[in-house]
Amino acid sequence: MMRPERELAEVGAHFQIHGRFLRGFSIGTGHINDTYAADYDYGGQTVRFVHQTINHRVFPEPLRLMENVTRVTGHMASKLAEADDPDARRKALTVVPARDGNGCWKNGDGVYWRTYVYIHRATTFETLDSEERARAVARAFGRFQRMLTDIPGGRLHETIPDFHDAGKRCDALEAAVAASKNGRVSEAKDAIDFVRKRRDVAGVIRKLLDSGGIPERVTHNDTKLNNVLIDDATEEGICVIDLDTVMPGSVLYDFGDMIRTVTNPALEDERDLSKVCMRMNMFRALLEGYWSTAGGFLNETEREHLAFSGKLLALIIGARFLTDYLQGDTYFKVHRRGQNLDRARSQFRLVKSIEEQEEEMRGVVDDVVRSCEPLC
Ligand code: ADP
Ligand code: GN1
Ligand code: MG
Repeated sequence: MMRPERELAEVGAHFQIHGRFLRGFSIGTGHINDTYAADYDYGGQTVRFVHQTINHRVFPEPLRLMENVTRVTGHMASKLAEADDPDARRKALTVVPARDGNGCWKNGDGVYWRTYVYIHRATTFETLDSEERARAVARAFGRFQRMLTDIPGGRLHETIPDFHDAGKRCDALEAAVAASKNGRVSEAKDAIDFVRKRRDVAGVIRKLLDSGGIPERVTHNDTKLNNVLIDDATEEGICVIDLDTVMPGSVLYDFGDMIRTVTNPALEDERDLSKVCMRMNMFRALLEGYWSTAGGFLNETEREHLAFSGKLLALIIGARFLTDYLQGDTYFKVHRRGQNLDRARSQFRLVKSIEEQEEEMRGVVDDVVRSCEPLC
């Protein structure tokens, strides 16, 4: 949503920003929040910040959410400072507190806003062709998880409970089918059947978490490609962003979402399904990158499910798009009618492509694990 500049200026005035508002404009292509960049004059020097809404419908407790974000970014900042990293201010998001000291500010219409320091000279991508960038993205998310293995202060809040619980996502889909009165069920029959045939896949990671086969860790839970900023000069994954869903989870959800968004050359809502596939070279690159920064702490069961995770995440996200379609597009932003159904169908084509190559993907995991030494 585009907001008038005066509204952004008013937002800025409620945060600990001490410059004069110059201009603001919309950035970002996320499905949930509205994101803006705004420039401020600090005595002749222009400083840029990010003002972002927190979607209150999706995140019922913005203050608790910001407690998580503040803890996570604070922990990362102290680790980077300990290591004397000269680029520390670009390697972790910096929260700019509201004037009252809170992590966010609520305006008169009930809209929650937060502010971050803007990270310059870095770009987010919707799709990738470069193996080197795929490695960089996976290294960045692996590093992010590793830095959070020792975050103090107890369990983080669950900002959206059961976020990646595929069984519950399937149940929600069935409930949406049963409740749908808008004629969309018959249109989406192929997609609904696709999920129904894969119910057995849904419980795998949940069961492993429940049995202790894989540990609960602090994970990002929304590791899609455009949630990592890539440094324009070095092409390294400089900063992991979009921390709303950082909470207890499984690393497999994170690796799965990397597979979903990096190995597929097509956009998430691609209608020409012949363009959708899982590219093995990009999968290998992802694994090499991820293994180098996360291999040192993963357990054997996590390792054994790395290839599987992409299929699960594409299925979960596809089922969520489909559910939203049936419910009349109330969760994910849409820019045209049928977009959520297109998104679901393209995710399911990706699931199929992964199913066809899963055996080979497992071989690639074994190969990379055997031949690459984790950095630590
Ligand atoms: P959403 O939840 O809508 O996906 P994000 O937090 O991912 O929102 O932000 C949307 C986009 O805004 C990102 O893809 C990125 O391009 C840009 N962005 C967000 N935060 C920053 C930042 N601190 N510095 C630079 N760009 C940013
Ligand atoms: C949403 O906010 P954004 O666009 O990064 C969604 C993710 C989905 C993703 C699909 C809080 O992420 O779970 O995987 O869209 N975020 C939330 O593109 O639901
Ligand atoms: Mg995002």
